[in-house]
Amino acid sequence: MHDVASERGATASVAGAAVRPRALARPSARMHARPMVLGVLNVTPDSFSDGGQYASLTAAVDRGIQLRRHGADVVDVGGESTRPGAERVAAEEEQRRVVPVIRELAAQQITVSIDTMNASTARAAIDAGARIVNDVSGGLADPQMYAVVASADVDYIAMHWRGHSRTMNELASYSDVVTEVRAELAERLAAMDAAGLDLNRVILDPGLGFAKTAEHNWSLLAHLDELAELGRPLLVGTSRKRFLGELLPPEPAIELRDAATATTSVLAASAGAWGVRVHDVASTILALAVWSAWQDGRSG
Ligand code: PMM
Repeated sequence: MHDVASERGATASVAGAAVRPRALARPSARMHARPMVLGVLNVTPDSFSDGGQYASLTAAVDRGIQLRRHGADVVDVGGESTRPGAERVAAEEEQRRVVPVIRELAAQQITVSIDTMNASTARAAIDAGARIVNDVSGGLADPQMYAVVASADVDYIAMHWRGHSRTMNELASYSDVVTEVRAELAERLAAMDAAGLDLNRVILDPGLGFAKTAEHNWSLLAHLDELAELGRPLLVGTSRKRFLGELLPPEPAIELRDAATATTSVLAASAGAWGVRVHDVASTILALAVWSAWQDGRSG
């Protein structure tokens, strides 16, 4: 059974500099293992930074192949925008957007994750060849999600989430964001366990920007070690998000956002993250190659 969650130091604690995640099964395995790179493919008319670009099947499949060519380990296909304020999309429409794309990419031996909160979409995506379910709601949006995941041969990314995009900014209230996010993710793990999921195949994600202000995001990034104590690998999704844009000059070029994102990919690697989810795979892969060579004192 393929177990993506175990490929990069699933049980490695990120606390302390001495930690060395287990090597990836890849040609560079002798080198410091870099995190998995999930390339974002939003097949939506209205996503946060790339909405509308890949709305046709051909454009979406070409982009997925390009992400793979740039070095993505996984192409993360989504058909519903989760930007703040976004309205829900019917599951049928979501499936109409993503299923043909997933089928084509899977046929080309590309590892696909489905970015969805809907159990029926997860099911349809798995049938089309997706090997990972990436659920930004961590199972809270659809009571059927855990049953679908438990019955399938897939890994499951469970993100911290408090509510749908329309209301999530009102839910960004914490007395101690790290402690509360950790406790809420622990609750999710307990619910997954009760629902019969294989917790060895679960990856957790702090959910940057989802019911979180910039300050909350930075606090979480500074304390990833506390989230890693939950014993599961961590995925970090900063790509092109507004809190990075706030560090840049007004209306920054997309390249500057990608440079900021690549920097966070390196910092996530140093903190022991299992994976990063990014739009511009090429700049993150380059940054991680530099990180890896720096760690090992050699380039190959
Ligand atoms: N962010 C977005 C969408 N899906 N999935 C995970 N696991 N983590 C994230 O941080 C995440 C996600 C929103 O970003 P986009 O609209 O630019 O894709």
